[in-house]
Amino acid sequence: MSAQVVKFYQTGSFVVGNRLLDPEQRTVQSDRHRTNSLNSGHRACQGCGEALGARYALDAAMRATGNQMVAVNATGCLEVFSTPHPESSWQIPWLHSLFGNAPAVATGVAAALKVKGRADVRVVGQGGDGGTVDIGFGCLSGMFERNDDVLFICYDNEAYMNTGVQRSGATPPAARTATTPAIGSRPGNAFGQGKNAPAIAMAHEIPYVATATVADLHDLEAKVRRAMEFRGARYLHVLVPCPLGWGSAPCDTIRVARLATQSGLFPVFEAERGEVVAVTSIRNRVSVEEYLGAQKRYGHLFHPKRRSDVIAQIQARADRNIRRFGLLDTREP
Ligand SMILES: Cc1ncc(C[n+]2csc(CCOP(=O)(O)OP(=O)(O)O)c2C)c(N)n1
Ligand code: SF4
Ligand SMILES: [Mg+2]
Repeated sequence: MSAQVVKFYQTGSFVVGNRLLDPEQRTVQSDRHRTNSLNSGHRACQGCGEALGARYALDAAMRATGNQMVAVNATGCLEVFSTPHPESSWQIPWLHSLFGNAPAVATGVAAALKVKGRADVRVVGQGGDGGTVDIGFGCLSGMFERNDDVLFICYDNEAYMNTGVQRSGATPPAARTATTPAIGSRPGNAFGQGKNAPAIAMAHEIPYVATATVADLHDLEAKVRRAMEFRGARYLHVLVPCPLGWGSAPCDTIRVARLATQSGLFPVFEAERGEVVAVTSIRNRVSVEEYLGAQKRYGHLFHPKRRSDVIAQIQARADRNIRRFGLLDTREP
């Protein structure tokens, strides 16, 4: 089915009301029969991007699989806030793994389902950036290499939030965390370190790799749907602002995620078997300063002295992403 052309009635707005779309294109959350995979009553902070992202992603995965799905969850905020024993906000078959082995546990579940002849039941693994790009990375790479039939979703809030905001391999340069304090001549996290997990996933040439943010929940759902059309290893990397760790206002979670994409710092794209097949163009380009200024973790770049040199280095990173992915190309595909 060709995509319906959406009319944007509000100039400068990103809002696309569900009622402007065909029913099958509407967000899962508009369906009163949605599974509510992650139900109310959990203990996430106000404005938690991870809670929002996980709710949309897993409801979309449930819809895509006809509710035949098992989720495996690494230790981290998502698990801790949702599942204080003996309570749980999950309304789906859900397993808690260790901090570092969620991809391996998900692989095991997929293997068991295969042995049982249950090809109809699909497996989603999920975790934070620490569980995915640091301690769980060996397991994840093995899952990719073997092309195990799992969709792994990383909710990237760019630090170990659950244990008090320590740096991870996904923490961006200059960001202040508990272990990268804003002191010295190069305050915050170092430049030239860390990992680009989506690029490394692509290097495994697995069937599907995509990025998304909570600023565009339709897009997040579409990518989960697309991922479920493939068999084998798939990876979805979702940027999820954390008001507590980022020092952003809880009401700004969507805005901050959008500034990350519109500045070019977080490219949104899809790749199949190692090749980029689609990118989301920047609609209203902003400087990185606008993004950085909304978060206290970058406060030391503005007070007590403005660090134009560091801000320029971060802008250069955004400009490189824009060049690399062609993010300013507005031509119709
Ligand atoms: C082997 C091991 N080391 C450390 C911990 C403590 N620990 C639990 S969650 C966590 C950080 C989680 O960070 P991330 O994966 O980014 O998820 P977030 O909480 O940020 O969503 C740590 C260090 C643990 N559970 N197991
Ligand atoms: S610390 Fe951050 S990731 Fe954890 S529940 Fe709070 S807002 Fe969400
Ligand atoms: Mg994290």
